[in-house]
Amino acid sequence: EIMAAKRQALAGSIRPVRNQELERLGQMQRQGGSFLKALARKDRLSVIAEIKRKSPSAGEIASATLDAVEQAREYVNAEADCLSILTDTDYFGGKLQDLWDVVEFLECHQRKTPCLRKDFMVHPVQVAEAAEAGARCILIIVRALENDEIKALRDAADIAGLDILYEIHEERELEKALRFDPKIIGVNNRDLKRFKTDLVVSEALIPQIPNGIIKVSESGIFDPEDATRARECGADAILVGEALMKAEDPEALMEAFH
Ligand code: IGP
Repeated sequence: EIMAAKRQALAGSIRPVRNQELERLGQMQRQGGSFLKALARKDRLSVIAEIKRKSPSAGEIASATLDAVEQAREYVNAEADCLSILTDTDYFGGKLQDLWDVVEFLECHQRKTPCLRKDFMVHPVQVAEAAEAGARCILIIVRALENDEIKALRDAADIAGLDILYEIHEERELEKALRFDPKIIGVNNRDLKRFKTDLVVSEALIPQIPNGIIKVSESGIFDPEDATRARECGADAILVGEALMKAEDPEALMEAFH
């Protein structure tokens, strides 16, 4: 239903996106490093730290007025490998401006930490927005989209030079994702119908992802033991929101995750 609402909300701003525009956005000189490379390091479990003010499952996580740049500063100081910035307003209390602000902050401080635009992507115009704001990766929620929609998003991201995190939750979604020659697959531990998280989902699906694809375990990772479970089933990276947002000492928690 979130997806249906998103399509509705987006309807007014949908416009054709030319390849030329995507190419130009992709060529803009950005200091941010490669998202894929930041996840692919072999010496430790990579952490994608998410800026998230609220969610349908957790309710309020941080104040609605939380400064995204302050949160990004904490995450970068704590050595996050990548940032995930929720730009959905209605359900997650984020905005596209957060992404612009965080990228500007990173560039001012010569930090290369690459950013994911976390949102319900349905149309290439959102890919253009992500590229323009300086994101290095977009999210594709495999179950929520038709094949031709995924293809349009993928082609746009390819032209703009953005990586793609293909998110799955079930085995048949893995099969669907594999048709798009993914480089990064994220297994969402959260059952989007019942909102419950269970690392068993990663333990079942991550070993089925072919070698050579970067594997991310997403959601419901709260303590170092959870991170260890993710690593042991083959994850290269974890995506953590709530636990890091609420941590009194994010630096210590991040280090324990690594
Ligand atoms: C982070 P958590 O449980 O650490 O806060 O979860 C992230 O995985 C979650 O926010 C998420 C998400 C999504 C949000 C995963 N997939 C898709 C919005 C849309």
